[in-house]
Amino acid sequence: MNRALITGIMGQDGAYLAKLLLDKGYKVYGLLARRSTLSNWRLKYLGIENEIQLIEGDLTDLASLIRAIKTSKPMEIYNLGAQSFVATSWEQPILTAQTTGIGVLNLLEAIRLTDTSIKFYQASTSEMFGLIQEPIQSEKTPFHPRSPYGVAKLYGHWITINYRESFNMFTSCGILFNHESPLRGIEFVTRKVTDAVARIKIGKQKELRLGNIDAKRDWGFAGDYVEVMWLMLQQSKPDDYVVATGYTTTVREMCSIAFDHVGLDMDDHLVIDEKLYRPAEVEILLGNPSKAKEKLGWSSKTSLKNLITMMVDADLERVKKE
Ligand code: NAP
Ligand code: G4F
Repeated sequence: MNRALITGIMGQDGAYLAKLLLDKGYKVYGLLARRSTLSNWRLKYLGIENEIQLIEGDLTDLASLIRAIKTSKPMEIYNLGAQSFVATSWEQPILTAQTTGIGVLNLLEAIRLTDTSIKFYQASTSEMFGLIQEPIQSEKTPFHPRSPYGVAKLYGHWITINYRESFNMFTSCGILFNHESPLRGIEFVTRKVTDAVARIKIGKQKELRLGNIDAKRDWGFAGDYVEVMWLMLQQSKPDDYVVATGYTTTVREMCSIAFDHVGLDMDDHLVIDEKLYRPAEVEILLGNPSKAKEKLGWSSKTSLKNLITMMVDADLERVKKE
């Protein structure tokens, strides 16, 4: 039986990936960072909370990672754990560096010290392109991160490549562009919008406060994107891939899809709040997923309209039950 260890299993991608691997017959282990309250709502939402073996550990604690590997004996490790919210990375830059950057090194060292035959997936990000150096970003586009998060991820990206080149380890990076779902954290802009639209529709909220709505993102569906993580570790050679839809849309337009879906006028509820602007912004992201299509046979299946309406519908259900 294939065995996989997922860090960040309680997050959006961790939950979808765990479901995908369970459906493929894997035994799935998840690294559980200690919190005062267990937040396994995503695993529950997917009906898999009892099918996963959780192992206590933290990306900042090398010994716990070694123990987790010795307990789970995985063939594949997916490193999805991170402080992943860009805005928070200016408030907690050191924690972000330790978790999102050095955490990757800790995990690679844990593999190096235990079993170098383990295949490793690193959750790299389009945020590394930051101040974009090319209008459409591919695996060859130079990086220019714009946040402490982006800088930490860039370290994680290069150290993963370095361990591949130095120790002949099977390590691959997925440079994923923004991906969303009903399981997205409420602090990210799509879910903030779809949750607010549901609350406004039901009469529980009046306004929605947003920052820079001119920013553009290449948004896909997380359920589609976890497939590519698995595909990357099934190849004969490790490599790095851009994962994107190839379309970019403003926050404003994404927001109007959500309001339109429930028959509300966005202009009656949207308030621009300059406090939500970031110290340095990533104005636009647009990925070229050709390599993933050609080499992995993968392409994004869900349009932004279908994604946002799916999220609004899920939030309407949730808000009604509250
Ligand atoms: P997410 O929902 O924020 O999940 C991240 C997970 O990491 C959470 O379960 C979190 O646990 C865990 N974590 C935080 N600190 C940890 C630590 N010190 N040790 C172990 N686990 C820790 O993020 P996501 O959207 O699923 O994204 C998955 C990964 O892909 C992240 O690395 C993210 O940076 C990257 N990424 C995401 C996107 C995107 O658009 N979603 C795009 C590119 C790359 P708690 O919740 O308990 O803190
Ligand atoms: O939804 P966001 O917070 O996502 P962001 O910053 O693009 O980061 C996400 O995608 C990255 C991949 O590119 C991941 F690596 C990262 O972990 C995360 O998943 O913000 C999207 C855009 C930004 O330009 C932001 O300034 O929306 C703009 N925005 C405008 N008003 C807002 C808001 N973002 C948030 N979160 N909240 C607002 O009120």
